Amino acid sequence: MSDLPDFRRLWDYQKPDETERRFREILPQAESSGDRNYLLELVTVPDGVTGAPAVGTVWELPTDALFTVELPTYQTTEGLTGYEFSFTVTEAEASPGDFNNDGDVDHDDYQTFESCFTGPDVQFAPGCELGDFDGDADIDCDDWGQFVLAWTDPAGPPLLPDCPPLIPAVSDWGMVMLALLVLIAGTLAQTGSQPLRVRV
Ligand SMILES: [Ca+2]
Ligand SMILES: [Ca+2]
Ligand SMILES: [Ca+2]
Repeated sequence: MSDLPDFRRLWDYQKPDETERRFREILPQAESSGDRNYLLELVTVPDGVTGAPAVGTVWELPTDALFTVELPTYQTTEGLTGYEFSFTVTEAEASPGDFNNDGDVDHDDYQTFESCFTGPDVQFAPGCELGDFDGDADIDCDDWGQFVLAWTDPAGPPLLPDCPPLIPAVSDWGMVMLALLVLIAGTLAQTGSQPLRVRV
């Protein structure tokens, strides 16, 4: 059974007629082999369909890809109706920060961002386009700020050594409370450093 050829390798999508001829050549061998699974896969491409991959063919596709299967009809020279198999894959448009186009912005993307980092006003290398958030042809700390905002991993992004740590956004009420705390701290510090003098 192991002597049977891998007929999936015999597919030539540009030459369906030649592919069919190759399949027919190995058909007697498949029939006499006793390998029913092999035989079934070999012969179950429907009549009249040309260019179709063998049953059991597996494609590795990106999870966010759009794909289209087309079966346009055509008339054969014998006047029969046939179908030509056509399969196209369109990858989803990549979004800024998602260098590996897998729908998230995480540590894999961080590594690329770090290697693409140029600093201000230095042209980034080819392939680093998704790191230039502000579109000024460099990848610097301005872009890093946007990259952090685009981050999707719940654990949060690591620091980027070239850029100062980003201060988290504080709400208006948070700012008021912060101002009050600074005032109180300042008052206490003043009181503590300049003890009151009392004359009697
Ligand atoms: Ca990603
Ligand atoms: Ca810049
Ligand atoms: Ca930039």
